[in-house]
Amino acid sequence: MKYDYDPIPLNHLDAYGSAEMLVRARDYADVISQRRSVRHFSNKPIPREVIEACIRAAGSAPSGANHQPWHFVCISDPTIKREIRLAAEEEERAFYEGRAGDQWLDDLQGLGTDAQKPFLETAPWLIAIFAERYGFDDNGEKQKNYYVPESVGIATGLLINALHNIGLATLTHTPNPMKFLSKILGRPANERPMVLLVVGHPAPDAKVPRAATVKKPLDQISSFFE
Ligand code: IYR
Repeated sequence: MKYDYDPIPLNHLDAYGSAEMLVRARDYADVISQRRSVRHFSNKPIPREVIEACIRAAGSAPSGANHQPWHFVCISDPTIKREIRLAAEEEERAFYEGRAGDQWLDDLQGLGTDAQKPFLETAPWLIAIFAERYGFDDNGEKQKNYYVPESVGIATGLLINALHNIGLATLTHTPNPMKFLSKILGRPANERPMVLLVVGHPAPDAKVPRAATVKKPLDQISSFFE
């Protein structure tokens, strides 16, 4: 799609004073800091409309030239979930049995992961996120996309936020390689699978690895020039 420049008024949320800004910023940091990558899911269903609203949030992300180079395939069908689990576990077995190498396996030790991925069937929704390496214009001509991994990464971040905001748990799962997703889900050659997001309520007895809760302090992840 091509548009001429046609500026419209910014429809911005109310501005806050510094004091309220600080309270809200800290409150939000507390809320989002409670997010965990969860691997133990309840099978409790989640209505499709809820997932659709969260995808709408994700689709509002900024992207290179506003090309929105993403596609979200949402799966609750048990047969397809099973097919994905079997294909993912096959790749993961090869990974854990040698492909990863010692260093990578050592780096994963604190997470307690292995080749078994039962959550791919237990969780009510899987969202396979695809990046459009290139797109097509209205005439079917190949169209260049820009900053694709960055754009899809931001959209995925918004999606994780939207889901956390309504009390759902996610896992940013990246079986490696992920090409099997394109095949199972019938996605076209211009799309590359980026993430398989697992979505649901956490199991009542869900546990998370302590190692993953340790986050770098502010002075290690930021610097300021004032
Ligand atoms: N894909 C494997 C291994 C794995 C890799 C990374 I990098 C992680 O942060 C976590 C796991 C698996 O899901 O088990």
